[in-house]
Amino acid sequence: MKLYTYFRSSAAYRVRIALNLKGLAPEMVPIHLVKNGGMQLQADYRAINPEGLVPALEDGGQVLSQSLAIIEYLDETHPSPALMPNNALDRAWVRSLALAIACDIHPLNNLRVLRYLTGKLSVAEEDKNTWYKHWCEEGLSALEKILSSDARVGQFCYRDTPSLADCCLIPQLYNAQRFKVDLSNMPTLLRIQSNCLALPAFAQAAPELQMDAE
Ligand SMILES: N[C@@H](CCC(=O)N[C@@H](CS)C(=O)NCC(=O)O)C(=O)O
Repeated sequence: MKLYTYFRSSAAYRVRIALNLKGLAPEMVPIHLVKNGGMQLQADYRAINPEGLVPALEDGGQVLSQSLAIIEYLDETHPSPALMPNNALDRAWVRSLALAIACDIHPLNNLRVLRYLTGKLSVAEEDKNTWYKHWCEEGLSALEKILSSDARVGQFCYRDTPSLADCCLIPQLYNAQRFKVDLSNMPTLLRIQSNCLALPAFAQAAPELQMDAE
């Protein structure tokens, strides 16, 4: 198994957490998203993932893209510990939390989007940061509302074991803190973050501990 990854990619960070929770240690192949215009855009990587995005997971001669699809694949092929609830309603709820991050927050703040704003659209650096904070705060505040009022929340997003939702939440909070988004009014998210980071699977997936960290 091979994971194409970049230390600061939050989508790759999600998969690194899931791999660690499953006790899997694939070969890590760093794809630098910035150097030389970005390795993800070069022909040899596009032959692996035509989307030009990390992560990609190679397993059994097949390549999978999209972090959530990869995590669900890992969960089906390595069922223990389970990253999804065992009933359909709660599975849908956990997916909704993960998708709120992966579809509604992260894409608006992805590298290529921010670059397009400052490049093609000549948006000033300060306005770009306002854009970043706006979408990040709006999305995370909604999650705080959801998680602070649902009885299924325990030490983690879903009860007392990590799930797909935590795999998505922790990288998004890491990113938000890196860009100085104010999370002080999001105590539920911060409590879950602290519980997750106390687990080696989450701690060891952190960007600064990766082989390609700068
Ligand atoms: N929906 C995709 C998102 C993947 C993605 O956007 N990856 C980012 C890093 S977090 C990337 O490769 N960006 C390169 C670029 O923007 O050029 C997933 O969940 O895997």
